Amino acid sequence: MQLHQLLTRTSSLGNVFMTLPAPFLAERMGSSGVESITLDLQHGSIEGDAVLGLVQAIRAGGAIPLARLAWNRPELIMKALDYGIEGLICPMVDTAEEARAFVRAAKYPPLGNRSFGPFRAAMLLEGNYFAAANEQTLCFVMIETAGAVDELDAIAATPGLDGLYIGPWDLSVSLGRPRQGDFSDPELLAVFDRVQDVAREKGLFTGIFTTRPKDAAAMAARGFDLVTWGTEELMFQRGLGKWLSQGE
Ligand code: 3PY
Ligand code: MG
Repeated sequence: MQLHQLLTRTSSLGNVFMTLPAPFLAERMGSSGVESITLDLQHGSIEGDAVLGLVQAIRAGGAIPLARLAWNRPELIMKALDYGIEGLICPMVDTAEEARAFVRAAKYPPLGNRSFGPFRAAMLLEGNYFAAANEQTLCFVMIETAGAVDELDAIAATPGLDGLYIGPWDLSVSLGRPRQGDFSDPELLAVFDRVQDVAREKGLFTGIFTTRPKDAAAMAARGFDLVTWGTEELMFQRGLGKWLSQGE
């Protein structure tokens, strides 16, 4: 099933960020029931060519591949999509103009100016390739700066944009909050509400990054469509710690 179908049908789609170039681990995670996996190309240690094998492994494991881009640059956007990434999350978008540049690079005409050369992506889409690609590859901008919060309405009105994805850590740094990624901070939660309201008004999906199961569950209950439960290395570290402490 495609990402856009799953997001529409599922009340909250589970997601894990992957930071290491380990295809077998990607396949394992997919087969463990994680519904979608986001390759983190901004932080972590995944570089260029590793993406192709990871996308294949995620799909082989039964999950859907997304990517968080290293930055809002057309050559990075187009290559990720050509590898068959189904959803892009663009970091540090500050203005509506930046959001428009992101979507332009990710969508074929008439919505944008994505260059044709779909490589692996061509195998995945049926029917009218260009219409299917524009509809089925989803573009999320990250809302994680004070500037983005100021321009929220204009960003959300970007033609062809599919969703808003909150980065609570950068957002709390940018807003000058005393603690980072604190899901009990009322000012941060008020921004989450605003993002959800604006997204609802504009018919956009919403997503959010978390690192603790209780925050992920709370965000799913709050109605986020895509909830990231953490990174694979953090899960490994916590799981290993728990395993060892139980003497297993
Ligand atoms: C943030 O919270 O700033 C993120 O980018 C999550 O990865
Ligand atoms: Mg961030």
